[in-house]
Amino acid sequence: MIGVGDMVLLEPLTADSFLENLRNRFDHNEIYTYIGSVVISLNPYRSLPIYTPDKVEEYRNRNFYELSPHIYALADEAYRSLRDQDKDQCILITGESGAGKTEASKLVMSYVAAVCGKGQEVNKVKEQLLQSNPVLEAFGNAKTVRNDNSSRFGKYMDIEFDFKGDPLGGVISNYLLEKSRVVKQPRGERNFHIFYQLLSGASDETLKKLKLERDFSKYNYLSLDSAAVNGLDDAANFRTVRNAMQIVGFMEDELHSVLELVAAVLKLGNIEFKHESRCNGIDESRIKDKNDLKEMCELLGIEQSVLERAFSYRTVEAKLEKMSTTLNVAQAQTKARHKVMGVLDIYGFEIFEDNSFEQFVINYCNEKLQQIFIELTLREEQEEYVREGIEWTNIEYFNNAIICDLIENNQNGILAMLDEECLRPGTVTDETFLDKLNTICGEHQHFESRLSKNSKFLTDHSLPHNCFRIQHYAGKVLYRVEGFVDKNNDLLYRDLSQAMFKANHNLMKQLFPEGNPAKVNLKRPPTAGFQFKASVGTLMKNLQTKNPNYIRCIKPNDKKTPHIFTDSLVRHQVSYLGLMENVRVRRAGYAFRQPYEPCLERYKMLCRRTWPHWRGPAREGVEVLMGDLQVPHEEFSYGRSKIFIRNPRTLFFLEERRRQCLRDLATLIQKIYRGWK
Ligand code: AOV
Ligand code: MG
Repeated sequence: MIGVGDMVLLEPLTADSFLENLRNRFDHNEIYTYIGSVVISLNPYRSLPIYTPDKVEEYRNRNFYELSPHIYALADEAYRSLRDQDKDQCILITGESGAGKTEASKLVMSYVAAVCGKGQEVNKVKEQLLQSNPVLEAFGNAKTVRNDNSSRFGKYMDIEFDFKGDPLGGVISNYLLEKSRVVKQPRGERNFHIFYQLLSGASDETLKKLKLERDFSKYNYLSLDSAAVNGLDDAANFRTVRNAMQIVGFMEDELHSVLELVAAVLKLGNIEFKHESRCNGIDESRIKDKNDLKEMCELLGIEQSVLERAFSYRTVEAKLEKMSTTLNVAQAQTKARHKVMGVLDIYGFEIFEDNSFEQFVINYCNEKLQQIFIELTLREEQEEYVREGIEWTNIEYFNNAIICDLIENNQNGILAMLDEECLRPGTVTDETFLDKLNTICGEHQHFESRLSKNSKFLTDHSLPHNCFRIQHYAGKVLYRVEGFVDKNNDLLYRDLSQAMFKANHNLMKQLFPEGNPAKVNLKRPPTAGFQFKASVGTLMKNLQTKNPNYIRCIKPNDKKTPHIFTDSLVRHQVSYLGLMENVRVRRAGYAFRQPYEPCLERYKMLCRRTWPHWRGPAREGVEVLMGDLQVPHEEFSYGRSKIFIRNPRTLFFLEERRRQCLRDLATLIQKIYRGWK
């Protein structure tokens, strides 16, 4: 074993020794390290030979601490406790942009797929679950400055299993796609992968049908300077995505419809407008060159005049809906209760040069996830000791609840204020929103205001124009308010959705149900911020009903390069992720705990007095057992309902004794059997 595999056993424990241990292991290709049952994962930025079928076999059905740390051990533990103990699981993957969350989520899924049930039907479900990844990534991932394959949407996937632990299907929820990227990308970044994949990988014939040219530079929406990405084969990926779409269940004509929409978006981007003043003094926009419009209309089966009218009277923004996909519905409809494993892979915390509404939402989502980690790992753990009557000294940690509150508080949170501004009659601009923020959250608050300043809302005189700054758990971020009001309103003018609904194109129609004139809804749709807050809230509640498994991803350098471990970067992440506190809580406490009954059941064979039946209370049985096995007193404590074991080694010892006992038993049975023959 290189260094210390579980930080709980690190001696002495300091920020330096923690870092040194990570670095030492990273230098020897050991990218995984534990803190108890939490897995720290360092992004190696190169493919390591540690995900082979042999490795899967190695980790299969083994106890968490038996082998060297691996993400497979966590996946195995989660799957087995789902299958054998009927406990719904969730896998929570956190870390900043580029730290390896999406890769980790795929590794967990592929491990579970490899070890769970077999058979034709089951294999089909597994394939569908796995192949949903390339499809979603094509449409929802893009190259950013931080990550060449950055998730621009949050994803939560519930994988459902039957009572035997065979997969039945999955439900995927997507959270707020960064749709502004379709129209505009920051310098050095790309649009969503699918555009480049289609132009590079489709056959000449397909492109012709879609009225497209292969050349990226023909399209305004595809930035020129960064079209090719090192190590990304867009053409090959197009074939992968096509194939994946077929496996997931798209029929050939549906697939083509999707590509038609992609092509239409590219055409849309090329339509340019010019202003024309009319005699009544009203400015009107007119389309400059109508060829792209014509082709777009042909692709979508829309009458050109209809679309032209819709375009000319309003401005346009492309709209993509939040969607939820159910795979394999037929099977998922069985009556029995399903066991569920949820895998959460969101967009990581990000700080760009220019941060807008999207980053605000992404970072808020990361705050919520950090909050759930604190709630469940740090706070819960401490509270459990108190509940169980076990001696405990409090450990200080930074609780980011104050930042969540700054953003989501119903009365004076930033999102609430943004909504208030968006709904207020009169002239509303990004600036009026900022003024309001500064008045309520900042120092310039009214004297009579009852609200106190939130220390995480930073105001000082160095703030650039039109910006506000938040001290997030992972660092300070400067947000520019430009676009906040529009993006939050997220309004699509009705004449435009009605034009789209008139399209002789099924898929397009489905995307704009609100364009159906028979279903005109005059009610204002909820704002983007409101919807996001609500769906994140529901997600957090859902996660709290499941048994959490944590993967904490760390980015070793910001060059997207292997073999480089930048101390200052890693140190910063270790600090804001609260990993040291995590170890301290774990150490001050106990690595394992188990209610008395199952503990006695599992180990009673190790002691004559408890085997085969113990007649008294389970707790007394466990006491007899521990005494007989001569486990040192300082190694465990008796709580009200559980035994707490301080050190993983004690558990190893018990497990090893149990295995030995089972082996002896098997040999004995064999002997008896042979004797009979
Ligand atoms: P992210 O999901 O955390 O960022 P990814 O999972 O996309 O980050 O990882 C970024 C890149 O790092 C991948 O494309 C791989 O090249 C590499 N990588 C990550 N994990 C591994 C691994 N275990 N083995 C080999 N290479 C790896 V973001 O989605 O941006 O927050 O929004
Ligand atoms: Mg990702």
